[in-house]
Amino acid sequence: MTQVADSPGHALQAAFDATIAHEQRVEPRDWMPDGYRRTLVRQIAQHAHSEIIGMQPEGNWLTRAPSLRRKSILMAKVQDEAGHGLYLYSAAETLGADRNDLTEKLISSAQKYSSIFNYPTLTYADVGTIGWLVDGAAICNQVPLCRSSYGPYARAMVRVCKEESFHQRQGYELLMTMMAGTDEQRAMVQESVDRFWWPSLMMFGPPDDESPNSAQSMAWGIKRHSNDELRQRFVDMSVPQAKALGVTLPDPDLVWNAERQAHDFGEPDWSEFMQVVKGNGPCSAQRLARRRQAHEDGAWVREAATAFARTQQAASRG
Ligand code: BYC
Repeated sequence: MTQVADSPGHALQAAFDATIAHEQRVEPRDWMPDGYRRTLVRQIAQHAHSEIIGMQPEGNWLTRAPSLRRKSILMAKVQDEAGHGLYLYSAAETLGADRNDLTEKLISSAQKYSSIFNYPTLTYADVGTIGWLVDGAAICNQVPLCRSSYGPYARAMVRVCKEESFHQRQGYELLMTMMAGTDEQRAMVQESVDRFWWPSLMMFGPPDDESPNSAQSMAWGIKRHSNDELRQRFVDMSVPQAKALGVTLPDPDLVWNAERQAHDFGEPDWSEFMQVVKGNGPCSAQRLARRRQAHEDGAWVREAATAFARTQQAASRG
């Protein structure tokens, strides 16, 4: 439908454009273009699914944590990820998405989750490496999302980022402890970093010239930086941390570029990334099967909760 300058549709679009231009927040009851709503539901749902699936790789080590202290820290972290998933599903609901529908879309592979969680956790050092690199990458990506144009998403990110900072520090502290241990422990850390470095770089998404959503998402203020900008920031942040830790990052092309005042680095294997995103990662089938099973096992809880809500409603109607 063609809109004329003084039509109600035009006025709504103009009000939305002004909100974005003035860096104000779009709130659930405000009018928003369908594409903006769809993009947010897609990104927030993918983010929520990542938090929920992201509990599995580390949760795998809960029963084998080497001490009570490590177990308490890991348990708190994994529970935080569940909380992040719940804030994010709530943010998606403010856009009209239905939580059950989102879960169905996750377990039927109709919606994605972060590629990183399709890699296995083979040693306890992986718990530290995930905290340092994976949560580190997540912070890099998510701190700018605290300024995202959609209010409920931006506000959820503030709390998520505070918790992610704790996650990153516990990971780094765990690796520091192992690096001060035996030769075997140091080798275990290096081997873990070798496996997680490249998948961590892939978390930021495809290169800018192959990212179909970035330009529009940035114009709408949903994303604040491009995938490559954030990847660069993460590399620059990680190099001195790796040095302090005493590990080598597995990239022969990683070198300081004085002219750019940034590190040059090698190209991630984008064909591997595409395979993982398509659902062919090393643990993709296992992760989804586990989530599907947990959903089925929880059916009685949902039934009981709905039955209770129904009796409450009937009682209040009198
Ligand atoms: N993995 O046009 P693009 C955590 C998809 S959890 C899988 O650049 P966009 C944690 C992308 O969806 C943190 N898919 O997309 C939890 C798109 O496909 P569709 C998770 C990826 O949205 C537990 C297509 O590729 N963080 O921290 O502009 C324990 C083209 O990409 C990936 C978030 O979710 C990927 N890595 O940008 C520990 C952050 N990359 O949807 C830690 C929020 C891209 O068109 N999300 N794709 O079919 C974002 O910031 C953005 O969605 C992305 C991608 C930067 C990830």
